[in-house]
Amino acid sequence: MRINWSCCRQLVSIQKLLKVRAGGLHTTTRQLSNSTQARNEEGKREDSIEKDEWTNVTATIERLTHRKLLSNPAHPLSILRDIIFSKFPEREYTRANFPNPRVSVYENFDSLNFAPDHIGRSKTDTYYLNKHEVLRTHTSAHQVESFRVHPTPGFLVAADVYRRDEIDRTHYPAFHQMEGGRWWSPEGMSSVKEFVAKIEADTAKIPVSGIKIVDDTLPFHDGNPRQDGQSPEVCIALTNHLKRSLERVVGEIFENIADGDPSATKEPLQIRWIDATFPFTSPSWEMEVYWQGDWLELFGCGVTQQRVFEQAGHPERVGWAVGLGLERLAMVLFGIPDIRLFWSEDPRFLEQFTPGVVNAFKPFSKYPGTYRDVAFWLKDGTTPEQFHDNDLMDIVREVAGDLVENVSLIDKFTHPKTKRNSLCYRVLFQSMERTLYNDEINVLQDNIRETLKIKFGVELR
Ligand code: FA5
Ligand code: MG
Repeated sequence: MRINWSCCRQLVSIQKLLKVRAGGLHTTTRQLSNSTQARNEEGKREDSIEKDEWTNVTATIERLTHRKLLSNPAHPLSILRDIIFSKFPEREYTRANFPNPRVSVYENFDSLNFAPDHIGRSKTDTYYLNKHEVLRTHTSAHQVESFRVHPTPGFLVAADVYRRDEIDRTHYPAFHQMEGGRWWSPEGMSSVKEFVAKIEADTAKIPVSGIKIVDDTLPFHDGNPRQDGQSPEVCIALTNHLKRSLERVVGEIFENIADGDPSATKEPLQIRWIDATFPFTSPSWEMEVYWQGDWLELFGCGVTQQRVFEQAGHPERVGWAVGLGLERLAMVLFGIPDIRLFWSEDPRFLEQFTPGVVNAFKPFSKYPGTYRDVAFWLKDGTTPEQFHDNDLMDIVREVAGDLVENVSLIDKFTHPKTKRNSLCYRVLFQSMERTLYNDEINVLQDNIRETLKIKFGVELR
């Protein structure tokens, strides 16, 4: 059993979530009424919102849902979105807009083939409004609708997504994804060969990337299988179209870096494909880039599961889909060192960027960080596994917001006699914008400790 602290949760104004502003939209964006949005406009949903034991959206996260970073064309995330969109012909890929991050559990999980016990569905990973609705954890929540309604064979969506995730330089509980999909229909084709030739002809139209991308993956194998009922030729043709489309985007974006940041040209970037697994694609892959000493995952993609096309009412179609983290790519492209900066309201950040232009980010002076440890005994009978890191992450965010750069578990032990369990987390307080005073850090630290005590009944050490 997980500890249930919903009874003492801070009150969240969920009503506000319903009034998400559409914002100034990308000019070529087709305003799609995602089904939840349509329902909101009818005003029906608003009445029917009920908090229940699943509700875990915090006030901090609720505030982020109103920021609408992508509606500012001079924000680096919008600049990147527009660059990526420009690599996909408009007559082939509809630009769809889903301003409301509130989606049904069906849209976020069931329609995409997530098993009932998939870890992604758990309250420790996902922000629930109630049992039936979540803040979308990925833009894939709009795949089924996008595959269903658009007149073009392709679509693109860029939007804010939310996850109860760890805190560090490349992870944030709110971030942005771009979803893309492309389908073909065998209708009117006389043979598989003719169908494959059609897909290959579309692939041949895509410019080949000049950048080196290592690909040691196989088209499909037992660990990353082709779908039953899909011929090997079709699967391979779809994969080639998918990989060439995405290599082109990444290739042209990384060629762009050189203009923005001369230091980035000294060492060629290492980029690679690896196998992956998603419930809604098979086979599946991810692309990674070697950045600042680590492999950074840029996107996931794969051949769309037929179940998704069935849900979309077009069982005969085949195709591919991709979901890309905009922050990750923007960090590499603009040389932005910390994911929190995207949420900065500091003019020294925002005024550095111009629509349509990729320029290197100029760091403002670095302010020193301060570590503080938070150590506590768990309530009797609670194992460390029953206390989830993300529970502490949410408390830290509620109390200290963006003044925390990193939280990590540094110690865990069981008392040999009493068998009580102790955990110790190290919190790095650091502002992007100013020096923090010891006194204010102490207040934040005390507040985090007190909240932990109230919500989880821990004994502070
Ligand atoms: C997905 O979200 C899938 N929906 C992607 C997909 C779409 C696969 C279509 C197949 C077909 P994943 O959880 O790996 O996959 O996230 C995709 C990308 O989002 C990651 O590669 C990463 O770039 C970014 N991302 C994930 N978590 C975070 C986070 N906490 N902060 C910032 N970026 C993140
Ligand atoms: Mg991933």
